[in-house]
Amino acid sequence: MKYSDYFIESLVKLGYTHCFFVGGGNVMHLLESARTRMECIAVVHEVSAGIAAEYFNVANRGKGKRAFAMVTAGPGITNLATAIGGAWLESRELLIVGGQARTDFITHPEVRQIGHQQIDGRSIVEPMSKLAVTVTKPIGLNELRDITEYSRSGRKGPVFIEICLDITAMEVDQTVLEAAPVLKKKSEAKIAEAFSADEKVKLAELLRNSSRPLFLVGGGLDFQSFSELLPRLLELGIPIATTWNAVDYLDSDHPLYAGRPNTYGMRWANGVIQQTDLVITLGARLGLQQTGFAWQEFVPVGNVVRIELDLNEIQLDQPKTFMNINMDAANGLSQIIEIAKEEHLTDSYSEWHSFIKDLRDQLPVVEGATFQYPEFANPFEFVSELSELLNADDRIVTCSSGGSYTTMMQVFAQKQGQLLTNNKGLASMGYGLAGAIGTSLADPKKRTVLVEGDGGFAQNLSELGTVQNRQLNLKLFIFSNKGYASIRVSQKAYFAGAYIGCDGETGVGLPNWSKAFESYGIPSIEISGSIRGNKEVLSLLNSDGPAAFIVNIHPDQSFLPKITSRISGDGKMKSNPIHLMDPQLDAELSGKVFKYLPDSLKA
Ligand SMILES: Cc1ncc(C[n+]2csc(CCOP(=O)(O)OP(=O)(O)O)c2C)c(N)n1
Ligand SMILES: [Mg+2]
Repeated sequence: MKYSDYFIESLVKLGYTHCFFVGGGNVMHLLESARTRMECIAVVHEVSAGIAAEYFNVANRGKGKRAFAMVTAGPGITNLATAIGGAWLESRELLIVGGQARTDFITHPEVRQIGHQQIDGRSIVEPMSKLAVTVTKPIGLNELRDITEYSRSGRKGPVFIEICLDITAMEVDQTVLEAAPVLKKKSEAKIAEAFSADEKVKLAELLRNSSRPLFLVGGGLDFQSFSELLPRLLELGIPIATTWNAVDYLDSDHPLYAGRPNTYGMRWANGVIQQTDLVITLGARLGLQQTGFAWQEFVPVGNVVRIELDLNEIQLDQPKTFMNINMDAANGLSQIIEIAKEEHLTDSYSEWHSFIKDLRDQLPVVEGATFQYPEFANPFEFVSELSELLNADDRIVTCSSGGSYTTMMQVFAQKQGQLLTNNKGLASMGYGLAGAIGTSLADPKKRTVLVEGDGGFAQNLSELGTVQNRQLNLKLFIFSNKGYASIRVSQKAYFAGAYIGCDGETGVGLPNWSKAFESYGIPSIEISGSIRGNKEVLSLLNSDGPAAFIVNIHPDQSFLPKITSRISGDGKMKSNPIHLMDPQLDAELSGKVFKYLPDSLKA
């Protein structure tokens, strides 16, 4: 049997059903083997193969189908690198199969190049992968299972397997390979299975004494486990906030929903987390976007208990916590529920619930003061209206940087059953369309909706070819503000408006969008105001196949509220804690909505 056949058949046995790829000489055998054994989706650029595979697996939520990316040696891998970085920082499962030159060409690493397109792919991706291997001898099913499982166990992340061309073409004995053992088991670091007696006592005491508790759930607590635990969790009556990575775990109308606190967007949610007396974080990395750059002032009047799988995150000791437990988040949550039940907590938290409700009413996600351009669409109203229009079984993808992303995270009101995916850690432009393609292919019958900025979209717009070719049921909303508003804003704030490389006048060339969509045969319309009751929008939104919506937004439209930084007298950057967002609230409102904080923290 040819090894490429064996390799691909092994991946099929391991559950892989979809391969996102760009072809090339060094993977020609692998591709030929995959062609008849799984669904192969040709994308235009390798970065999209990686992103689409990542989003496909997120959208599939462990329900049977599984995707990987396959790219050729050299440029295939250099092109793909961003997708590996994104999956690494977001801790997402991703398998990359890469080509490599013949084994006899890679024996002289001191020489820059011998084989065609030869480059040391493994070294490029190694710092961003859980594991990166070069296959110079055929590996069997057991080894492959071990490598691929490693990507999706523990703290998830990409794994990379590059295979030398001559190995892919060689004849192998299937029975020998099938029986081959795992060469070196890739095992996760040891973590606790159960709370210690001391931890149990402390947790029980904290829960007993808390009248304003909160859970903060992150993507490290996977959706399936969260959903299984949810009925028991809800019985506790403790409000639940989510990170941007767990944004669709609970619908926005749920009485216990406590929003998505962040340095951008939801002011009310920041008010909630900053006023808790106890926050238990579950699989949330507590990075700076979550805690604020002023992380010393994160949860200033309460205790933080962190359940975290990765000991390195705990040892970073940022932010300050009352207690850290190095444990799988689902396991930790299950035990916390038990402790809370044993305690027979008497507090129904009714005062806390009604305070949160008031906070949400007084600090609405669409803030009137942020819109001054009546001839243009109001991005905040637009997202609010879009949430109303979309159905519970829609798949929604945002991009990863810029105003459309933060607006979605600020305003979009998710419904139970909706999937809402993003990738924030790397914050790379060009993510949205590829992510939407992967999401759409995971469930082609469902409608996938993308919201992305014009700058970010332009970085990867060649994938419109993939959308057109497969006639995906993909609805593309592009925030058209003639370039990079985010960059304009910072050049205005820090450099007195010395603009460069942020719009057409300062050097960024963007297409005429309707013509660009037309050239791919994708119908489009422009939106410059409310979409409520707009029949044209509704009919295109409900049509089959791809369609685009160009949402005209004023180039000077600001995307607020957010935490801003100032350069202080000593040249250092200074930031506010996350409840003190710009624009600042007036003193009266601030006094009401921050009533659990000392005066020194109210403004
Ligand atoms: C690959 C990459 N390069 C540069 C940046 C820095 N950056 C952040 S936002 C932005 C502009 C994005 O433009 P657009 O998508 O139109 O969003 P807008 O700023 O207009 O809201 C840039 C260049 C980035 N995030 N990713
Ligand atoms: Mg833009």
